[in-house]
Amino acid sequence: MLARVTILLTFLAVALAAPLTPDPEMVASQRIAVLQKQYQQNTLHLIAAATTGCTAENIRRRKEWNALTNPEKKSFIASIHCLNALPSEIQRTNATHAPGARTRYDDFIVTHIDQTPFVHGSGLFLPFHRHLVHLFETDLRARCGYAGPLPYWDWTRSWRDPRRAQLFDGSDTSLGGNGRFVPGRNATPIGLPGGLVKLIPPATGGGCVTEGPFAEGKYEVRLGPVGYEPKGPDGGLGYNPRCLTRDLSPEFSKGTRPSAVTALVDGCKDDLGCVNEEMDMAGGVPGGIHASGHWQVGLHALDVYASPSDPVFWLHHTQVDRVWTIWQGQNIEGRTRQVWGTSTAANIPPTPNVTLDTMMDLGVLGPAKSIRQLVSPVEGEYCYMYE
Ligand SMILES: [Cu+2]
Repeated sequence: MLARVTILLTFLAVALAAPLTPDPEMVASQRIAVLQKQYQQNTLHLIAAATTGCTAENIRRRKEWNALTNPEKKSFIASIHCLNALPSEIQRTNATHAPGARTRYDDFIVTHIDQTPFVHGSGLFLPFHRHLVHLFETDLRARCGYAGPLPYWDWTRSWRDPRRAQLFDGSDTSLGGNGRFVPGRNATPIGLPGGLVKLIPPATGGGCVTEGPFAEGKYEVRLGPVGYEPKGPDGGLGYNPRCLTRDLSPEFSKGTRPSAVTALVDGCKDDLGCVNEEMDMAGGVPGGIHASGHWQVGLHALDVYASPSDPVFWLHHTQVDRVWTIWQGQNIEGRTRQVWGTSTAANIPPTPNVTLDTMMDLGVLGPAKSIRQLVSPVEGEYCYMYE
């Protein structure tokens, strides 16, 4: 009798406890919301006391893609097409350097290709990409009339399967769908900073994007590949017109699960080296939230050099900047003016440690900038926050 009661009680306890065991990723998502609130409060306090001209009234608020209205989404998409139709500055001033560049959008890709050996896996990674995104936003507004918020792709919301993200649903308010499924493909070996090679196995797509605003026939990629074989003509800077391809991967998207973000923001304390490590490495092997964002999209997005070919690059890197910004925002005083690392990828060839005065080149996109000018999202040229 006692045994039966014990069994019954045990059964009841398990049945009751099971649904109450919190899903660790749900817990991490809630934690991210708390960290974001904290960062927002700290930022608003900071600018309330500052005299930089950046105020709670005029600060630009960047939003998650799903928080944009449909007209804002369409306008954002239209302004990317607009940039991809405006003339190239490189073509006008230095055509032999990048004979494949045809448009202003290509100027961004060429600059990214040129700077890749210095701005990945290095102390320039975060500030360089922050500024690249800022210059892109500036162009969307100034040259193409975009007036909405700069969107980011919060990949923690679709980490179980990026095919379920609204961003990739193939509608006219998405960045297009997956690539057409191509069976029997081989893994793609991609070159990473520091001479590492990572094999990317085929996933759920592999061919041209067939639906949405960046489908075959509506959007053309001209530069690259640079980061894997076969390279495009002229080392990937030549004219190589083709469709946008994708290969959405529910394996690599695990690298952008919510707990990977809390591991960085909570786990790294005041250590910027740890932040950079969590971006591109997970437990000492290539991975991390930055790399996993690229790898779960696949193909064009895999190319460390020419990845801005896929417009999702901008939303991914805005999200990468958001994670850095939220980390900074937990202790603005202690974390904003930190530097880490050197100015070459994996320090190959070796370069001195960067300082706040280390400069980075932005090619035809704008004047060179020091790290100091790029570390605070609410000073100098910047006045933005994440919602
Ligand atoms: Cu990059």
